[in-house]
Amino acid sequence: MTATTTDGRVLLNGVPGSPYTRKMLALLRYRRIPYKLVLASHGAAGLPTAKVNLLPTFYFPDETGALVAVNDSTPILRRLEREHAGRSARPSNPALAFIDSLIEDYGDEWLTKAMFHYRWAYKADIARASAILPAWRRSRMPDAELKAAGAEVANRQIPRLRYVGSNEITGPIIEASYARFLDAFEAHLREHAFILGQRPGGGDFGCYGQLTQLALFDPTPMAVTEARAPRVFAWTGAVEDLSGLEPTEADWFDPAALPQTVKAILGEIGRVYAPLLLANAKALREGAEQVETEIDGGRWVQQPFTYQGKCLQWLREEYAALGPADRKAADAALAGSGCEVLLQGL
Ligand SMILES: N[C@@H](CCC(=O)N[C@@H](CS)C(=O)NCC(=O)O)C(=O)O
Repeated sequence: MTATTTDGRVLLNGVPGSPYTRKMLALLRYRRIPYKLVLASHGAAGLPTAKVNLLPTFYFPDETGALVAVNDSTPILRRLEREHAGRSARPSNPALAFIDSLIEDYGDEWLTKAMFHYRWAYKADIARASAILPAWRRSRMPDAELKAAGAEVANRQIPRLRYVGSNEITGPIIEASYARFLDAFEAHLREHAFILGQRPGGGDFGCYGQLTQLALFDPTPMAVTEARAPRVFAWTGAVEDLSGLEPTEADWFDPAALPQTVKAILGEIGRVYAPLLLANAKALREGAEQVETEIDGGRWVQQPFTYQGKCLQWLREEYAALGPADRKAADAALAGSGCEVLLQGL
């Protein structure tokens, strides 16, 4: 069974304000996979609902042809790789593919902290999100109702800041990390088109999804991005539609000779995301109520996150499946980045 419905298209439901929806739309366009987006606002009438109602939701036919709602962009990206040949968003070299997974995970799971933090911690950002987010889903209502819907969204999302670990202590850590990421990515884009070469990988799409909001929607991080990183700002606009790019195999970097600017990006991942993944895994193992650790010299407290426990496990499985030469190449790429701790003891 393939992921395409009877009309030959991949069917998904999402909204422009959802970073993971944008990640997958850009991926589908780049890969030239025919798709059909049901804007959440158009109602997903007749479509099944997923166990956890997250955006985007994909609808894949089962053996009988009945549509099943599926979430989670990372495994869906891999499934689309298996079912659609060509214009791959995954490096063919297994060591580089592993590095790509790590970057994708960082985009999805760490950069999203910056996205969520800026959107719901600053007045101007709360105001914009409250005014626009509900209008994407249900704009055909009187102004007063739309305004009330905006307040409702804010009231639901602001208390959720604690899930991403944004609070008074960690806010500055998240913001400093976003600024360093921008500087590192800007330096990289001075010479290269994408993170792992002249063609995009899952890591690009993961970071892109969050940047659609950070660079192009929420006013506070948008101003930061524009001031610090004009290339990143422009890149985000361009990655939306890479359907005209003609990638070749030679466009991937050699994992044994990664540019220093990639190492700098990996260094940022090792500085903030690696310690979080380890501390989260420990908290889950011990059944602790809180993840408590130090990130970038500051105290980090957040609720344990089962999903990120799985992310670490997937990364470890991919690493463990590497042959000896690829493992050596991956180790060399990560040497000194701080990410090595994720793989110790494997
Ligand atoms: N790991 C998931 C994350 C998806 C996700 O968290 N989606 C957010 C919006 S971008 C969501 O639907 N949140 C629930 C809500 O806002 O009610 C993926 O990669 O698809």
